[in-house]
Amino acid sequence: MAEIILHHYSTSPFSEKVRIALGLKNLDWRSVEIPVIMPKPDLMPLTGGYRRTPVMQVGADIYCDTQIILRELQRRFPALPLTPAGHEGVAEALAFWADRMLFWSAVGVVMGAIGDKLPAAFHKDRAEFSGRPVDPARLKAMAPAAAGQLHAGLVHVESMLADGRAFLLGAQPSLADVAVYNPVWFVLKRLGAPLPPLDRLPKIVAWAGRMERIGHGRPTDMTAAEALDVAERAEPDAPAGVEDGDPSGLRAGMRVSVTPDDTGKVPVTGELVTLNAREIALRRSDERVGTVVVHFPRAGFVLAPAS
Ligand SMILES: N[C@@H](CCC(=O)N[C@@H](CS)C(=O)NCC(=O)O)C(=O)O
Repeated sequence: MAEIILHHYSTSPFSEKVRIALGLKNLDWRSVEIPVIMPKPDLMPLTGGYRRTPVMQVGADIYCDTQIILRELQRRFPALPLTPAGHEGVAEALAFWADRMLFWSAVGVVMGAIGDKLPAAFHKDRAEFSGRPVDPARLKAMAPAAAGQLHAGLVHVESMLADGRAFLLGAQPSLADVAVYNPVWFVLKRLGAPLPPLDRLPKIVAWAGRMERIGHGRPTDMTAAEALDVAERAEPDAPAGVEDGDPSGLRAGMRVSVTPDDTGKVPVTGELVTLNAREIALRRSDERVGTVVVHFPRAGFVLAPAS
């Protein structure tokens, strides 16, 4: 099988979610460091415009968004399952809640504390990314409210750990753990000591220590140019196809666009090759890498016919 290549940067919390999953599965993988802000000229030939971090590449198959990245890791490496049997729905639902709710409260806490120390180019980029102005003074004023929201979410997690279990769904770590760890890690790493609201959540702080000890598996560095060469030499895997009776009415071979519905709303266009409740995949061509298939989760993405 082709190597797992993760396009990421060290301070990215969504990347940490994937790095810990790679650690849980004890995998070898290749690490390509990408820029923290746009432009990302070596990523665009692979994704066709998707700019968010991280992106996973396996040969000429490109996986955008941690939902689909973790599902694909699970499909390719079923040992040490990320979604324990009988708890798949709970794990997926907790993960989506962590990505969409907890994460943004954590961003409010971190940006309130250190936003005024970050360069103007970062603020400008993240304003474009989020579609909202990024004003350090306003972020500082909003920080206590963000800490309150993060606490309101994390008390549910603290109470899950109250019976002494090691991880959120039991004795083994799962998708729910790596997803909730993303915002907790972000706050702990960026602020150092457990500051509000983590000072009131001792079980979560102890659990975060257990998560950190899982590690990242075995990464080795790869240059962006090498990763592009890998894609150029590879053929994409045979796609799963478009499920009969999909309510969109879209069919395999149609030209479509896929756009995140929350941040980094850059459409990616191509020929529809896979569509079901969990996945959308497009085939597209680029002069640097040739034909690639770009995979997205269905949840959180807008799929539309393209002209
Ligand atoms: N839903 C996405 C969210 C990814 C995300 O927001 N990542 C942040 C970094 S942690 C990002 O893309 N920031 C802007 C950038 O890196 O260009 C996922 O699960 O992968």
